Amino acid sequence: MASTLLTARFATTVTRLAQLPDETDVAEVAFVGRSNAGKSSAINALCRRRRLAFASKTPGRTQALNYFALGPAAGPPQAYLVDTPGYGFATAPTEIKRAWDQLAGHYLSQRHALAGVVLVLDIRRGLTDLDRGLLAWMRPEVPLLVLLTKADKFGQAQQAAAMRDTEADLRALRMANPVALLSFSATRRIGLDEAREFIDAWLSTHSGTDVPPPGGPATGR
Ligand SMILES: Nc1nc2c(ncn2[C@@H]2O[C@H](COP(=O)(O)OP(=O)(O)OP(=O)(O)O)[C@@H](O)[C@H]2O)c(=O)[nH]1
Ligand SMILES: [Mg+2]
Repeated sequence: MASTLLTARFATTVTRLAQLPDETDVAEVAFVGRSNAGKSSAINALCRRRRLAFASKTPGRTQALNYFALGPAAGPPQAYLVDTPGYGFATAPTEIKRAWDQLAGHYLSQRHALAGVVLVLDIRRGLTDLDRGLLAWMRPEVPLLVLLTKADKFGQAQQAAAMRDTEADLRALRMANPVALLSFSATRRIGLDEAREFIDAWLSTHSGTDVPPPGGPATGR
């Protein structure tokens, strides 16, 4: 069956928490990672679209969550992909960094619709302290897929070494979340089918049952 990712189209841009779509049982998959890691390029490659998510020439400019709808174009969205602002750009003023924490951190830790998180890492850089900080926002039941992207920059042996190092770094975090790791390249189309399979599986098994009833008090976490 064709991946639901191939139906992606732009839905909306969210710059403030108040603008987040109401929590429904429509599942969301968020792409997170350092500025310039390759998040938008990964989304474009996975959706087989050239300029769906804008790959940026100016790192750190986009301080917004960009929503892309999935599912038959005629009907209501069946799910969303969410491109998030990159973190870690050196030149960002403190207020921008704080705004990022507020928006993306709150989104990651609070959003019940999250069916999974894709962490995009530049394979040449691996897991950094900023990524560790990001992962700390995640609720333990949300599955994580780590893409070591720009694998085209490395030969096979270097790719394998980076995979081993990152796997060890992830294991050291002792996260309760299900974690998967893939070697990936948007430009050379490495790991695309495998990544689509993970995301499709998340979307097909996600249930919105932990969504608090509208107007009612939130229970549990
Ligand atoms: N060689 C190679 N370059 C890539 C790959 N993916 C992305 N790039 C390049 O890396 C740069 C950043 O890519 P983006 O997709 O804009 O990165 P981003 O994470 O969305 O960046 P921000 O939105 O600024 O956080 C661009 O110049 C891309 O062309 C890849 O798989 N291989
Ligand atoms: Mg981007």
